[in-house]
Amino acid sequence: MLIKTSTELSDSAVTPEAIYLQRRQFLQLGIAATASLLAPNIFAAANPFASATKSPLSTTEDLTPLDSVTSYNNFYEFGVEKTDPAQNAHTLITTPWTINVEGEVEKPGMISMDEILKNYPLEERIYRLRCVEGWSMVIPWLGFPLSHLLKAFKPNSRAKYVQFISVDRPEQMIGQKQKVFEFPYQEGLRIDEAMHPLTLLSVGLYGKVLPNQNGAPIRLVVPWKYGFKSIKSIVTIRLVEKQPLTSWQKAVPNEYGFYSNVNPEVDHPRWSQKKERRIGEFFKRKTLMFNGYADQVAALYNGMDLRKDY
Ligand SMILES: Nc1nc2c(c(=O)[nH]1)N[C@H]1C(S)=C(S)[C@@H](COP(=O)(O)O)O[C@H]1N2
Ligand SMILES: [Mo]
Repeated sequence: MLIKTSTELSDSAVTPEAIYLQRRQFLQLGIAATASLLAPNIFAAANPFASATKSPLSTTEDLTPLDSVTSYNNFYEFGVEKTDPAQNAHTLITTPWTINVEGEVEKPGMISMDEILKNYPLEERIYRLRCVEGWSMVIPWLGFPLSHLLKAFKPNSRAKYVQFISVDRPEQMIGQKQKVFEFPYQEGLRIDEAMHPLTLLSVGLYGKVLPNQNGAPIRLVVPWKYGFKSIKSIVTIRLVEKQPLTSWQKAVPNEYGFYSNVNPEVDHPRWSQKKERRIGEFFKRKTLMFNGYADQVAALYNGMDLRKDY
């Protein structure tokens, strides 16, 4: 293993901030893999999408075909029908793009997509996605853990929750213009959920840049929660002290809670959540607790009443 000398570590004055932060992140990992992680990252700068590494956190289930993943969507900014996003989302301009990270952090600021792709090596993560409506898919995302980005901005001790806000551009988004929902779309996670290794910021799928209808250029993926928590086209990430109100809580408070963990034992007020239809399959399958990620995430909710805090 390559051991860094103290002079190499103290050269932040001549190191671009982005690379410096990234290097520090690797040091924080504090594992023998540091050197091997740094090496492929040199090539990642050229084409981060081609050099994505496979993640052990991926499911081995059959993938949902690309055309289903990109033509059957929920993205109310472009209309409420499943086919609306694929038809209408081309009008969203996704370059240049920046995310503002603000609130309870030591280093608030902006980060551009270019910097994001430079700083955070991509992994392929094949996750199940379970929509609250009762359908599911298996999607090969390209992305990186949200925790990597959050740590670079140094959340302070008051940062108990993370609020996410989608882009607000009615002139580029027909559903926003027609006010089919309360925009901008907003979501939230508790800080430990946000820092969990499964929680991903995705910039691509099926080996390519994220299609607009899937939330380009950058969206959240939280695989153990209902799909609506996985907010698309993010422009603001705000660390906050109090649990933030989400769009769905605001819209229908008696139907949608803050946590919204996939739970076959807690029915939606208007339908059962015991089963789901995997897109492309004929028979319904059983919905799994935490969407099959219980081994990894159940401990986050120790001591909580999942029927009350849904
Ligand atoms: N900004 C925004 N994000 C959103 C939505 C939305 O309408 N607007 N829909 C959510 C819902 S209900 C689901 S199921 C997933 C769908 O993601 P996909 O279209 O990539 O499969 O996106 C979520 N993220
Ligand atoms: Mo959904």
